[in-house]
Amino acid sequence: MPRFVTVGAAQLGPIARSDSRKVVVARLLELLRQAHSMRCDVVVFPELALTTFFPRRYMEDQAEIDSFFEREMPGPETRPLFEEAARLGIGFYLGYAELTEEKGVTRRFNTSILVDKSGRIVGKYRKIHLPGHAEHEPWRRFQHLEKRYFEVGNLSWGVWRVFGGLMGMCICNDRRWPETYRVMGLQGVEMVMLGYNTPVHNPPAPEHDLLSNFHNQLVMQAGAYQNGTWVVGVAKAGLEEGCELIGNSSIIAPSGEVVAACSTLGDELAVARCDLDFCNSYKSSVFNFAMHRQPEQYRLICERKGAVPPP
Ligand code: ING
Repeated sequence: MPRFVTVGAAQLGPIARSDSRKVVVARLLELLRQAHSMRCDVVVFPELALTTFFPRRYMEDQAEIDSFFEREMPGPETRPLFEEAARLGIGFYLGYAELTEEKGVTRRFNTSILVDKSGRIVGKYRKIHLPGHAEHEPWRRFQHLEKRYFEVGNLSWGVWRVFGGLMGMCICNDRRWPETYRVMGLQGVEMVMLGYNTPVHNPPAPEHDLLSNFHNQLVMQAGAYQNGTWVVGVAKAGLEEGCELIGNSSIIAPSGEVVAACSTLGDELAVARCDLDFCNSYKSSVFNFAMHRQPEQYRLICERKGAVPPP
């Protein structure tokens, strides 16, 4: 019995700093309803999908910073999304800024959740690769203060059996690092969902700007092919608070081919009917890890070179 998952890449255009959660959730609901009309099983929203990408701004007032975080999920403003998704029988990936109290300590993460068709949160991930910097750097056209506002994620990269297959999550900069996909690949992942907010301009390396879309595609296509998994990458796109963000949201097959993509920089849904058994064409041949990988050799080389051995 083939295992098809119809997935919607729900790209968002810019979110203004002044946009309320209510206004943003209304946009998410519109994309969810479009996904329902396209018979989607699951929808992937971007990273930090409820607010503007606030790490681009240097802030000192903690109350102002915390205004971009969610203290509960779902909360009063996001519950309508969970309720409508459950009513329509659609699951979703949602990126948001998580503020939580653990053993009396306030902790802040760049987080994503995986919600099943009944509206239950079945998985959570907290972003591990936090790019940018921790202190104000006025020389930059805009800041990238994820290292200031978030802790490094402490949940590793999990894989969950839902929507008829093995689903994994990561967030934005994670997609640039091969170990992100490999840690999930070693768990048999069949679809990696991820959201991103990616400026066209990268202040430390402006010479890369022209290649921002190419690098975005490159890393996701490579991750998909080298681990025999589907990858769904979804942007917050467009000119957001004066910062140009790439679009390029894509649904990528285990072959590395892009099977569906957004073509605008606004709110747009791209849909593909994904055959999860297609993963086996790669997992059982070129990337049969048990047959072809030699982790012990990698370890010996790493130890000899003093490098950190791979997972
Ligand atoms: N954004 C960017 C990303 O990794 C970045 C940061 C841009 C890194 C360009 C390198 C080059 O897509 C986030 N939010 O991680």
